[in-house]
Amino acid sequence: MNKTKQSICIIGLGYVGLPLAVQSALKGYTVYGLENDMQKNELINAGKSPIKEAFLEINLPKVKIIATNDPSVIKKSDVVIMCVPTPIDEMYMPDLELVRIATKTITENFNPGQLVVIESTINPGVCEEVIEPIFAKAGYVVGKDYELAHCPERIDPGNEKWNVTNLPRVVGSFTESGLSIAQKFYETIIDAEIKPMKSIREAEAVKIMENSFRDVNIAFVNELAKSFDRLGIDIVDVIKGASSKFSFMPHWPSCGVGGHCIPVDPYYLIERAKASGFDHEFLKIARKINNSMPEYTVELMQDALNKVKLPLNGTIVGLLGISYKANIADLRESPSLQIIKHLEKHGANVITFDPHTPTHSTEKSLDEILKKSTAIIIATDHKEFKDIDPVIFKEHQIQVIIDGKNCLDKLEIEKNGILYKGIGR
Ligand code: SAJ
Repeated sequence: MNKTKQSICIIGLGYVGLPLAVQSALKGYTVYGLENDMQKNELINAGKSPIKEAFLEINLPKVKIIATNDPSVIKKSDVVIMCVPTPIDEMYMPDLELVRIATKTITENFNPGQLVVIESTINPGVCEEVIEPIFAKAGYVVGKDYELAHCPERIDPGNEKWNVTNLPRVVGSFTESGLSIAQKFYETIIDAEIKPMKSIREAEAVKIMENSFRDVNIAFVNELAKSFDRLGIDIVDVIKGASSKFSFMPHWPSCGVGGHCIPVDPYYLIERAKASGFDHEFLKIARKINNSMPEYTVELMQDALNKVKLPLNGTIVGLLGISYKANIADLRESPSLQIIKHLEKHGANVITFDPHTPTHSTEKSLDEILKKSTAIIIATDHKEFKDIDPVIFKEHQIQVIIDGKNCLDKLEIEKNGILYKGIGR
């Protein structure tokens, strides 16, 4: 990394941009954060993290990040990194609008010789077909006036072992010089391998591949779970058995696949490949299976209530967990939101509690939701729920438990006279 390149502007201070900004500042860079949410900027400028995450809460107070909504900070920066959301819309179509806006903003505040990096997850082709043309239209030539690289973000919210400081990365660029500068830059920030890719397209394909790989493997066990429910086989036991084989990679069935990565990224490849005449049948089937799990969970609840002669319609169902995964506060694409919709469609009276997202909970405590509920669904395997003594459920006269994360002790719950049904067990 050229020693004169000392200032960085990170566009988007969310789950990806903020940890990167903190880590860059810890490594001695001058860091500007370009963020539209002024509330978030005020917190960050006061050294407070808007995101509940250990790495941020510990390190943000130690560094100086200039968080602002003034795009002129781009001009002051030697490196500009786009960490903006790349969501899908309600028709599962990729939405690159924020990438286009960020790119245009960079061209309007251009600093010749800049290294421009996009970390947001994008499909192969976006750098060449969307981003570079915006620079070209503004009269800037890649490899001459600026360098453009893609270093896909790797963040696992709530993971204490792997975080922005030590997760290996891949990087791709349009030019050899761009690749070398980007690789050297990331090597000054991240204490892990920064793997150069053959071209920017391969770099764009890596994140999509790794997350589609996870999605199809989860879909595999979700389909098996549905089959084993009919066959009376405990899938968790089978997965543990199969895991005794060296090449088996365990994945776990659940009430659904949420988050900003896994249920979203495959659609970026599906749609771009379709535009080139290829139909990703396998990826689409996996998405269909995983998207069916919230409704399947509600069907299990309906069947279980029938067994205790209760209709779903009118029954108070307590939903434990709204976050998309354990021990974090993040609702993006959370299966819980779909489960609520399906329960209400069947006339159930739904109440919710999540200790990590109190603002989205109808009930203030675990005790309160258990007191009011006839039946419950565990939708997120938060530690608070896994530690519940089954006797507590009995004391609150819970009649049915659907364990959407297979995280409770089935036998102990059944011993307390409660009808238990997991996903595939
Ligand atoms: N899930 C299952 N079964 C599984 C694993 C996950 O149903 O076996 C569900 C989770 O409950 C959640 C969703 O899938 O709703 C996504 O879970 P996740 O563990 O994949 O967590 P994410 O979405 O935060 O993904 C992150 C990403 N990590 C990085 O970018 C470094 C993703 O690329 C990783 O593959 C993933 O963590 C991981 O492997 O932990």
